[in-house]
Amino acid sequence: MTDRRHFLRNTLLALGGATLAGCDRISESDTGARVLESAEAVTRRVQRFLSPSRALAKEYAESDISPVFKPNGTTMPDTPLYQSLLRGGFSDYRLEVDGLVARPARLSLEELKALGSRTQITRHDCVEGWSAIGKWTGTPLAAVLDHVGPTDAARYVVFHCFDTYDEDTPYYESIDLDEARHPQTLLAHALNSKPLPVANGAPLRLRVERQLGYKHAKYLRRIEVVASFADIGEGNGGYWEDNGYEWYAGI
Ligand SMILES: Nc1nc2c(c(=O)[nH]1)N[C@H]1C(S)=C(S)[C@@H](COP(=O)(O)O)O[C@H]1N2
Ligand SMILES: [Mo]
Repeated sequence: MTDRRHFLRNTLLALGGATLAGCDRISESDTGARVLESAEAVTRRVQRFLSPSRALAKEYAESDISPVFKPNGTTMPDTPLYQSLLRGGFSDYRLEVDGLVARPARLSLEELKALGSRTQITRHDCVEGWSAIGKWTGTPLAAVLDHVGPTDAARYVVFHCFDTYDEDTPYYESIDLDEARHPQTLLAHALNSKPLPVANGAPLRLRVERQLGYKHAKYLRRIEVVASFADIGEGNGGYWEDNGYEWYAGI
């Protein structure tokens, strides 16, 4: 099944790529962009069809855990707000949860932990070509969503982070509600049974195990439930998506 899925996915991506390569001269034009967009939309639908939305990412044994979980991207947010929370040991940290929800909330780490817990050993794959296996403990995002009650119009969950790129562009990410409610989608506060290190996203980071590394937003500040992410950042659903990466980064 996995092979077939990868075959189809790669074939579709290759078709999209071939079409684009054939359109080199017009690659700056709307037509090129539309071809790529539709190829990605098809890939997404095929992926959904072939991998039921509940399918679990592979989980590993304690003995598989990488001795070092390589930190990547931001490893120390330098904003004054983050620095002051860090100095206080995150005792003043509150995760804001708002947008299209019945009961907006500001949750301390203790309140979050009280909503539920799951531990999983999974492999993280970064597009830069490295992987690491780690043991994550966190609150299932589904439990947080049940706590705040998304409205009927809700479709995506957007993760706003403390860190910025190029001075003042905030890192952010988004996933759809299916992915958000997947049992392995966690707001993780521990790595390998210790509080999450700053380099890996303290005090709280997303784990969304069926997608690539850049989807796993670190340094979570605010979770916003929306109907569309068109008005957030440059409108593509994430910092790296705004810089050309795919929104659906299925592994
Ligand atoms: N806020 C924030 N989240 C982020 C990043 C970042 O720079 N800032 N980098 C992403 C990328 S590309 C990867 S591979 C993982 C790295 O997680 P790690 O530092 O725990 O290895 O975090 C992702 N989430
Ligand atoms: Mo990455």
